[in-house]
Amino acid sequence: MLGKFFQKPDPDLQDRVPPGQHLAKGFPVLTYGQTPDVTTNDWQFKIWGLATPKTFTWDDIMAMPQSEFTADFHCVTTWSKLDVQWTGVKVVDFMQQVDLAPDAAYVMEHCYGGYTTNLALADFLKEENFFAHTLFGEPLPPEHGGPLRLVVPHLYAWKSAKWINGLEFLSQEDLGFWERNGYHRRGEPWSEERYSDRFS
Ligand SMILES: Nc1nc2c(c(=O)[nH]1)N[C@H]1C(S)=C(S)[C@@H](COP(=O)(O)O)O[C@H]1N2
Ligand SMILES: [Mo]
Repeated sequence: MLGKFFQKPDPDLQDRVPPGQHLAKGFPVLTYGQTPDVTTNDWQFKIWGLATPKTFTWDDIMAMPQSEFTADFHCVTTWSKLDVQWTGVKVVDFMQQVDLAPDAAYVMEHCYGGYTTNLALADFLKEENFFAHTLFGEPLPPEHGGPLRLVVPHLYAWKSAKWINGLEFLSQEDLGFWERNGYHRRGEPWSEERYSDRFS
């Protein structure tokens, strides 16, 4: 059964697979609930909390500098996918247009469909993080978060919010959907930050 869904990594890829993870075949879809129906026409992305409130349209995102990214993807349910190719906007480029308050230290990602997930500002502002609208050269499929998702390669993929539509900046840490339901507040895969110690 295992062999049908996972492949054993070859030795030079092994050092890119975090402990307890296996390479997935294909690109599995992991969604809690339904895939929301989101079109780019009425799409909006809002900034609120400890930042000057702002609303971006799809055209605003497309007018930002566009970059290509290759990143490994690690789901806490133990599958990983290496070398996923994306196109989109770097978080650091996007944030050029956001005016943060000095006491902003955390961010909550909000999504169409109601999913949330939290990050420390330092984890959010990493150079390698990006908003993706293209996957392997094709428009990001709805089930993988199209039209736009966040990708945070250095943390487990539940932090990579699909259908993202807002950022709420906070001075204190708040917990998102999975973090309230037992997942770790940070989720770093190399140290296997899978579950919250609040539940053990
Ligand atoms: N909005 C939203 N984003 C989400 C999820 C979700 O259920 N809803 N699942 C997360 C989890 S647990 C994982 S592993 C990845 C899966 O991304 P994929 O379906 O593109 O593989 O999306 C994350 N982002
Ligand atoms: Mo996941």
